[in-house]
Amino acid sequence: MTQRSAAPRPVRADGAPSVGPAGHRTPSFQEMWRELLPVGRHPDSGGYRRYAWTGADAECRAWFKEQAEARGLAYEVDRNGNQWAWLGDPTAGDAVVTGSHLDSVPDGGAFDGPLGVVSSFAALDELRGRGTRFDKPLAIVNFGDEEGARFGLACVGSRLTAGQLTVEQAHRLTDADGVTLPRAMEAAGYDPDAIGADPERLARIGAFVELHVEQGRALDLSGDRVGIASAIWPHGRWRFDFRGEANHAGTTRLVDRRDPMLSYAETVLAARREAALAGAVATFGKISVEPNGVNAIPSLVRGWLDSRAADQGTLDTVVGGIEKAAREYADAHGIDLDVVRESFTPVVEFDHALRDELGRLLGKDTGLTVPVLGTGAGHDAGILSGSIPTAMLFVRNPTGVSHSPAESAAEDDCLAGVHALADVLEGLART
Ligand code: HGY
Ligand code: MN
Ligand code: MN
Repeated sequence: MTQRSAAPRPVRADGAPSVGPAGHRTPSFQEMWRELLPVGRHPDSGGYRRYAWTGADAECRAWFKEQAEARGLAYEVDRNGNQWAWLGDPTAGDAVVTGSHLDSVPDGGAFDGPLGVVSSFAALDELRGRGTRFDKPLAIVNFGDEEGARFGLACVGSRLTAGQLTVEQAHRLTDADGVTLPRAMEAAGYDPDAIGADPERLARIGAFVELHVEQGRALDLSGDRVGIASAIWPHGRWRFDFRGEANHAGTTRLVDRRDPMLSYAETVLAARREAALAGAVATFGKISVEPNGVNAIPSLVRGWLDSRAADQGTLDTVVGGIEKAAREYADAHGIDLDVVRESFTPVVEFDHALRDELGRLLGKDTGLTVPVLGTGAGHDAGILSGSIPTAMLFVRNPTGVSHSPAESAAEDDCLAGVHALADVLEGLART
């Protein structure tokens, strides 16, 4: 169904800076990219550790504010700590919003999130260069804590805004060091008592378009630089607590042990089996062990399951099957098991009218069809889709690797993404 999308027009491919409204020079895509690149990058792994409300996060946020100010945009932080940069009157209504997030997973790549934010500023510069007149307000947003790397829940900034996370639930979120979200926000200079649903803000938005690096190889395989999102698989995170009995690794006979690591390990294999049977995915990517000594049988193994499937029924079957297997293994080893669902995001079908409009805008000069892809990855655009029309653009990722320092995208493809986003914003922000 996919034909090649249009080759990118060579706008600012030289990396030359653009000129802002007051004649000020604004950094090019490449300059913005280079500036962000060292922020929060771990010297050993080469991956990013930009966790919510940490120093690296503050540096990213300072960068966003500078970009807004360099372009003469009205900068504001909303009650949930999300950053906004406005062109036009934020209160006028029917605003066209673009953006993404700047935080990362542990040792994440450079593109997941930042590509959308950098491309948003670059797209605005391109439109100004084209002399585009906007009939609607335009905003660029950086949603806070999208990855949930620190507090375990993804998309905290957009969930709070959309009322999908209550203040009480948010206040209970705690990181691995026992620091609660309110204390972390306070330490970063934000007011945790101000957080909560923001329906007035959402009511002023007519459309949100998030550009994101593709987290798969569909575009690489189809030979397209840019695609449009169709849907996000339902997904969630479950915590499995296997409790046994700590004991000496050298003196405790195998038959006398209540070792929770065994049931945990068997559960990991069961997850793989259930997911494969159902055509879904299931991952135990995070584990904590107590007391965590080489020569001690663990008393507690806590493993976090991330599972996703194309539809709710399949996901329920997979997670139900994994839990059933885990209980059988736990019983066999005299282990107590608790399973807690920590978060869940139902299937997201992006707004069909907006999606079709994106396809029309991107194909209008060439008559070519832009591929429409589903994804297993969660996004702020997915969270907001319950409140406002949202859409996503994906930029080709040649290896498909994501949530890893090896994540990549070619510069030409990134610039094609900027042009596509500019075309979309131009079309949407005019009446
Ligand atoms: O985990 C996810 O799907 C996302 O990247 N937050
Ligand atoms: Mn991610
Ligand atoms: Mn992302």
